[in-house]
Amino acid sequence: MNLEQTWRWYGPNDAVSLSDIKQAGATGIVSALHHISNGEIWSIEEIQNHKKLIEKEGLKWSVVESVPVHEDIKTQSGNFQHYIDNYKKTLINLSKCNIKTVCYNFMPVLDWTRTNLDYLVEDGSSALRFDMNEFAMFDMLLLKRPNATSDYSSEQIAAAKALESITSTEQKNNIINNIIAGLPGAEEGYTLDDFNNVLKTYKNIGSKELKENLCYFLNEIIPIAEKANVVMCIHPDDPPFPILGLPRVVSTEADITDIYKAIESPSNGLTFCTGSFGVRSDNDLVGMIERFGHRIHFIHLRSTKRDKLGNFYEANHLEGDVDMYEVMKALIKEQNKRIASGRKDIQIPMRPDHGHKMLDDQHKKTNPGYSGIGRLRGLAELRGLELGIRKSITTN
Ligand code: DNO
Repeated sequence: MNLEQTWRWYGPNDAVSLSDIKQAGATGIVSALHHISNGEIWSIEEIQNHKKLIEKEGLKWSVVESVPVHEDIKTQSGNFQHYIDNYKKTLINLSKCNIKTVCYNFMPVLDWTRTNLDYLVEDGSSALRFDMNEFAMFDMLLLKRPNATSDYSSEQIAAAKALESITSTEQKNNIINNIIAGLPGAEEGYTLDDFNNVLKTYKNIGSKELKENLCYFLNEIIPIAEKANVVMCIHPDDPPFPILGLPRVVSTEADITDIYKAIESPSNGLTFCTGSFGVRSDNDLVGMIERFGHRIHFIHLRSTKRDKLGNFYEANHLEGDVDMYEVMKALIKEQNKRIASGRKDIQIPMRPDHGHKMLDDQHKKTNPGYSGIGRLRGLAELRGLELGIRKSITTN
C-alpha cells in the first residue's frame, strides 16, 4: 500500500485548483483556514464549509497545515492561556469533522524564510533560495537590528557591506518583502518597524526558555488531542539554524528527542520535512526516520542543495543533498513495521514539498514554492521512486 499522495491547497484563491490537483494524481488535500486570524477558534461550520469544497471534487481533506500557534503562546506572555484554550477547541472541532492529522510549527516570529523567490537554475526554471549574505545585509544594514553584527563573522560582515553597496533600492525592497512580508502559510506579515519591535519580545527568551514554552504547550494540548484521536505533527525549523537572534528548538535530532520525551504519546508526533532537516549536514535523515518513524504522521519530500557558507536553494526532488532513494526506502520500511505490528495508520500522508517554477508556471502567479507544474514533476518522480523501491523490496 503506497504512501498517501497529498497536495497543499491554499483555498479557493489558489491558482492551482482542486481539479488540477486531481489530474496530478493526488488524493489527499493538505489545507488550512487561512482566513481565520491566528489564535481564533475554527468553528465546526467553517471547517465543514472548507471540507465540502474539497469533497465536491472527490478529494479528501487529509491533513491540516497548519493550525498556527499564536506568538503569545511561544513567548508565554499576554493572553497565552486563552489562545491555548482556543487551540484545544479547534482540535476538538477538527476531530468532530473527522480531520485528525494536524501540522504546526514553533518557529519564533517568522515561519519559513528565504531571500530569493526566483533563483534561476541551469535548466531555465526558478527555485527558492536562502542567501546568507543577502540575509546578513538585511539584518545588519536594512533592518538595523541592534547588536546584529555580533551574530556574524568578520567575513560575513564585509561581504554584506560589499553587497549593500551594489544592490539597488528595488532589489533591497524585494529582499525585505521576501523576508518579512510573510511567505504563504505564514500567518503574520510585518513592516520593518513592527518587525524590530516583535523581535524585542524575545529579549529574555533563549532556546532553553522557548523549549520550556513548547513543552508547556504540549502538556496542555496533547491530552486533548489524544482524547479526540488527533495526531499533532510538529514541523521543523526552516532554515534549521537560529536567525535574527531568535532561538530555534526544532532543528536537530536532539531537539526531536526532547520533544518526543516531553510527552510519550502517539499524538505528540512529527512532520518529517526532508527539505528543512536536510539543510544541516549533521542531520542523518535516514537514521532519523529509523529512530523517529513510529511517530512520523506526515511527510514533506523536498531536497535542497547547500554550500559551506549557509546558502542553499531548492533542488529538483531527486537531486540535491537529500538521498531521496534512501529516504523513501526508510519510509517504506517504517510502513512495513507498522503493518507487522498491526497498526492501522499505514498510509502516511506525504506531499511533494515546493517545486520549481517551470513551463506554464512561469506565466502564472502562484504562491512561492507552490507552483502547479513544478510540484507535479516532484510528485511524479516521487511516485515512481516509491513504486520502484516497493516492487524491488517485495520481489527480493
Ligand atoms: C513551507 C511550509 C511551512 C509549514 C509550516 C508548518 O512551505 O513547509 O510554511 O507549512 O511551517 O507549520
